[in-house]
Amino acid sequence: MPKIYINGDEFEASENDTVLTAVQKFGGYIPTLCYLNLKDINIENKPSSCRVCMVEIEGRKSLAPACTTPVSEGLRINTLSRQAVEARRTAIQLLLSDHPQDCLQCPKNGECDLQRIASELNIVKNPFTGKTTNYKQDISKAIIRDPNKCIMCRRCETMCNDFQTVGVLSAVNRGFNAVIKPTFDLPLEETACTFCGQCVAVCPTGALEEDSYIDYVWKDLVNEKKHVVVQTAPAVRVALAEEFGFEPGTISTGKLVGALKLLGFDKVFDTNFGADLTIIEEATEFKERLENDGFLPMLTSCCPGWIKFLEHQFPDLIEMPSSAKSPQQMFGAIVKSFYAQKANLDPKDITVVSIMPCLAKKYEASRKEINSSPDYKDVDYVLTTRELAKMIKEAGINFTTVPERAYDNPLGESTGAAAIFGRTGGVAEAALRTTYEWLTGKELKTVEFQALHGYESLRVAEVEINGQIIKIGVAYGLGNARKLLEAIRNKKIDLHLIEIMACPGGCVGGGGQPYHHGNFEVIKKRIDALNVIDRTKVIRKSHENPYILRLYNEYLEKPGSDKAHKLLHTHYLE
Ligand code: HC1
Ligand code: SF4
Repeated sequence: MPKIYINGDEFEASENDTVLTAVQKFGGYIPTLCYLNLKDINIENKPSSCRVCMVEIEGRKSLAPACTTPVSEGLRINTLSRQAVEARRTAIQLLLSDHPQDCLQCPKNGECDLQRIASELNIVKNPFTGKTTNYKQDISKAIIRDPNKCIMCRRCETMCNDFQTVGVLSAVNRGFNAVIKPTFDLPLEETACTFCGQCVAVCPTGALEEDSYIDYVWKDLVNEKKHVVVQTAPAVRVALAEEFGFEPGTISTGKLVGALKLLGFDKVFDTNFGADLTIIEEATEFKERLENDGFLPMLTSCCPGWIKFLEHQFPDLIEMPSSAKSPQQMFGAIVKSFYAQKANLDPKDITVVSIMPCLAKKYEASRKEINSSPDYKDVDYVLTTRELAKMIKEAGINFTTVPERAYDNPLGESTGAAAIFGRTGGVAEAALRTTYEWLTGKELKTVEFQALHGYESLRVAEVEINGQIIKIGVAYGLGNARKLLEAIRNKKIDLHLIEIMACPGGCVGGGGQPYHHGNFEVIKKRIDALNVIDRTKVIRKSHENPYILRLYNEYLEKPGSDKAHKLLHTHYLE
């Protein structure tokens, strides 16, 4: 254990500490910009390119970047040296000299690390001026890329290449012309990008942002001819409150509904209802595949980033995913059919808005084959958790004091099984709760499958049903999905059911959630909160949701019926 000195005080560091990790461990602070350490998912980005974490080391002629300098016995570190602080200020001033000066109108205003550090370092003047870059924005249905705001930190590249193994983003050119671009400089929409949004989740500036639909939603909310219905994804209720200063993992379901009602939505429904419906259709398909020697393993299909990844990277395995649409899309299809009929409304006069933790959901809603009618979209606009927070703030609603309200019905009731959709392992667990009872005809007394709980990114679990061992694979992160799919393709693993989610920890770590700022503990707390919601629900199995039963009785006839297939199932590969 090396003894080191930080600003004169003695500490015992670990062998594998860098100056940065040691200083952080002992409560010190060094600003960082390009550095990203998500050790729970084995992601580390330290190209040492921003030069913002410079420190002085006694006995060395030049300053050292803290993020890549290892500790050693007797190392004397000065984080407060004037020379180091001036070097940090110069690094930021140089970055600002080629950065658009539109902070007040930037979507990242108030959340930008460059802006924060510039303020911390008291930068009010910039001696560096001159030529600036002038790139075109790349606007897709989910993501806006503004290369002018890129500071070459390469965090996005690390997430896309190392975590997702999609490899769409890479650094090109040198010096002043250096920038991160998609393959062959194509628009993102023409690449294999999955719109997972993990590049957006870690971008320190406004170079990567969601494509916002806030203005369209405001327009319909004030249009008296429009009946505007909103649905909220499972993971939103355990993250939204962070935008208003609450602790990560705060459950704010009642306030979320209350705020949506104050914003003027005609009905506030729940994607969790759609999740229960997805389980009914997915479990029906799984049971059928199990009993009739159908194609196994069956893959869950609710994560659109994952589905796009499969289409691009594993087209030979396209028969594997369940044909059941995601909860978001099932919900939209039911609103524009069953609900429209019940409320005596023309589906064209209904606007369905989704609040999602995810950017790929924006892309999913735009897929042509996902809609149940050629005349309208089942889901009109998708807003992220962050966009909803912006709307709440813009409207002047005090989230802290907003009265808690309940979801509207008939599409607002959900079970504990639906709540856990938002965390890794949850969709598989929800499906098993139903499949077990359908296959055995017996009551499942212990509803939690502990092997499907936890934070790890790749797991295999076994469950016995009717004397048969059902093997389940769970993965989050498309790099882990790739490992699982390659093992299947090479017949190295034999599984019955697979759940894959693109984002860290599942949807709770989605690209549209409040920024976690590289802290995986935030994601863990959201996972734990979803488990709390599940445990406090009276009904914890999707097939016991009374409103789902009514929907089948009154409208869909039975699980897997022709009508259910027309509305609730889809196909892949556009
Ligand atoms: Fe998800 Fe899903 S769980 S995909 O992560 O199946 O986005 O939260 O809404 O559709 O229910 C996301 C979350 C979400 C769908 C559900
Ligand atoms: Fe890569 Fe995902 Fe970003 Fe697309 S959205 S560029 S796949 S990290």
